[in-house]
Amino acid sequence: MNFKRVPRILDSKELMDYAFSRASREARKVSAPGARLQRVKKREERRIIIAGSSVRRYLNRILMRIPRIEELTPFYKELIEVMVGMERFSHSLRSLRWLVNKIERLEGEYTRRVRSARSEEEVHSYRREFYGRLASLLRKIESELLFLREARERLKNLPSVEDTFTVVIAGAPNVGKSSLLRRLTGAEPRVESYPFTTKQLLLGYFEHNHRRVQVIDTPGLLDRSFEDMRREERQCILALKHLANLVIFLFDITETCGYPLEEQLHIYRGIEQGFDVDVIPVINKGDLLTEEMLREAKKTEPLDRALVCSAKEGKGIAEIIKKINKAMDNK
Ligand SMILES: Nc1nc2c(ncn2[C@@H]2O[C@H](COP(=O)(O)OP(=O)(O)OP(=O)(O)O)[C@@H](O)[C@H]2O)c(=O)[nH]1
Ligand SMILES: [Mg+2]
Repeated sequence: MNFKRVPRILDSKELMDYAFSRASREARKVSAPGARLQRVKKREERRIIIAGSSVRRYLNRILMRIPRIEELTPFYKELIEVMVGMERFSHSLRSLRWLVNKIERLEGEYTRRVRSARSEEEVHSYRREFYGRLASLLRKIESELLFLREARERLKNLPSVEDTFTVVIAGAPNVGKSSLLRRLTGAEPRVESYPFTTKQLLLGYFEHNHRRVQVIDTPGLLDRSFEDMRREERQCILALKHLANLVIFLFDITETCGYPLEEQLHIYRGIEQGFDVDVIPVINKGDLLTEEMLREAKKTEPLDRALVCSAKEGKGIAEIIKKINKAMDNK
């Protein structure tokens, strides 16, 4: 899924200039033997074909490089829906396809007319008429071209995520999400920017039974309640639910993260409602906990069934991995 491969989208004026100047250049090279009328016909026929096919080739290149909507994963579909509108997007692509066919038919029609013309004047007037119709068709899809230009700009920086079993780590700021990601996946996480926010996704990977597990840390994304977010932002963030096969929600019951447990529980409930997958509660910073603190915390749902770990010391990580693997085997 990559919009960076889509060429810069020309507007109708730029596209016309490109096509007509190529056509003139190429037509000058035509040298046909025989009568003057035959030469003029050959040259004008060439201009029609080059002008038309330049536009068609260019539009086809766009169509070929734009990721196919049917092949997009639900995650990307949802992001595109929020960012540019899927219906509008498909409509533009349909218009481009329609135009390619229309131009091809016109090329055929006008080259036939040129060939059967009786005078030079007639030849020239057919070629001019073809140019006029081509230009007016291009003007007709101007708004589609401008829309696609804008869409390409917006979509070319979508995060690149894999279509594989995915674990999303959520939790309030500072609870140890990134530390846990590193513990689970080893290497430094890859960083991807996330639409509509200045926020980023951190991605790491490990393998289980030769299948890749993708772990995503979502700093600053899932650490507020959904009510506080703008609509687009909320929808974009919820696009993550199409990606997640499992959510690990990290708690810091020492509250050294700076967020009271009550608030963390509130965020937890929002995530549990927003996502349709299992949310596994995990208490981090186990190294700072006393028996007493843990006993007290475990009186509250969902902490009563939470795993306990220390991302700092690497303790309890194996149990989390076991849970992830089990969820993956059941899928
Ligand atoms: N004592 C202790 N400190 C931890 C543990 N895990 C993380 N920390 C510390 O908590 C702080 C925040 O850790 P991060 O992993 O950056 O937390 P985060 O949730 O990714 O934070 P944001 O990205 O800001 O939301 C750091 O100072 C870590 O060293 C732990 O298990 N025990
Ligand atoms: Mg972090």
